[in-house]
Amino acid sequence: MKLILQIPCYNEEKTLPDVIRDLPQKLPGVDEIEYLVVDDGSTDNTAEVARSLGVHHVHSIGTNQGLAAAFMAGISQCLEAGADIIVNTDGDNQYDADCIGELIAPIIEGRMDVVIGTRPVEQIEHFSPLKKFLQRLGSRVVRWFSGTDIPDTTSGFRAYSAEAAMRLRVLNGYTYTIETIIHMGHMNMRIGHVPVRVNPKTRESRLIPSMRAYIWRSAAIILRSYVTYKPLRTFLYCAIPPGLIGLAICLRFMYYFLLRDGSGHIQSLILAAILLIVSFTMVVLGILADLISTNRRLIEEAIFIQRKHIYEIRKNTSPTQEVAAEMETPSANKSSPRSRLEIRDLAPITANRKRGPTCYGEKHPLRETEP
Ligand SMILES: Nc1nc2c(ncn2[C@@H]2O[C@H](COP(=O)(O)OP(=O)(O)O)[C@@H](O)[C@H]2O)c(=O)[nH]1
Ligand SMILES: [Mg+2]
Repeated sequence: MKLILQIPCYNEEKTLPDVIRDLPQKLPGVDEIEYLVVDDGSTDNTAEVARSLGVHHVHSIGTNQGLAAAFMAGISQCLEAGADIIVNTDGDNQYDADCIGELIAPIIEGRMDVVIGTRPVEQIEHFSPLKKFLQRLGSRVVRWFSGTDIPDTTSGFRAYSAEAAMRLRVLNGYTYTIETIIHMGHMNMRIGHVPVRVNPKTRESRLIPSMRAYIWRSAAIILRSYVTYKPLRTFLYCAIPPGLIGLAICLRFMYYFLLRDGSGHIQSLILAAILLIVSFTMVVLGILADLISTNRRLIEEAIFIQRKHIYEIRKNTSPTQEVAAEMETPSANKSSPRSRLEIRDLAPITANRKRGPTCYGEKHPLRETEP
């Protein structure tokens, strides 16, 4: 059982030494533990500090692409390095690394696919009452939209089995926390949660520069994720109000037309017709969106099968065998820049984020091919 602890970092040179120092080197049920730092285009010496601390994998993205992209790049790298379990933690030393054992236990026992660490939000002193309230409210909304029972939906302290990690994908360019829960909830993954401890605050949150911006961005992510995963239901909900109002006005018109004087009320009839057309359009859009989402699911499944296939091949191939296989490759293939399909090729695309030319630029110790 190989565990990789991944830390997405943006300018974390000051706190990274403490994070790495606290990470476990041995855990029950785990044979191998490695660390992976994703340097998300830091302008400080995050990557150099990580290397000097002996981090096994340092993956530099090149330009700053945001937490969602950094997280997904890390997941792909962990899978390429053959992780059976991946734990994500923050580079600001927010989470107590002593809880990693409890976080991965349900996955080792095969009871869960994903485990999310629940912070003691109410007891965190540096969280303002407003932040605590929004935390409770936000988690409740995400639970409702995702159909899960996760108490702390914005916690970044999480453990994933390799298979769950292969199914992960994030479409927004901001943060992965909320969208992955909604996605995983709709995929009926087994998502557990365990209480975790947090360390004293080391710096202000960079992800939440202002409460208002955070609320807007989170609300947009929740709505967009819900439309993506439940399109028919969303459009049907939108079709109900105009449909009902239009029908009521229609019935009123029929009443006057058939049982009373039979003239007038043309304006209300026009309004009813408009409302019924809007409602009908919503239903049609819902059906179309549902058909498109069926395609998305098929594509997701195909990507998952490919990722799993590549993962298993790489897991069962030693680095020496890989080099031998490379040497046996016919020269025609060698002339192409990169002939072998890799897990990262199937990494889900993050919307609104362009991968810079240096993305995935760092050479992986197990990978001999160039991007
Ligand atoms: N804010 C921010 N954090 C990033 C980015 N890329 C990676 N990270 C990392 O994401 C993690 C979470 O960020 P943090 O500011 O601690 O957010 P918080 O825990 O939600 O308050 C940290 O380890 C950051 O270094 C980025 O572009 N912006
Ligand atoms: Mg943090």
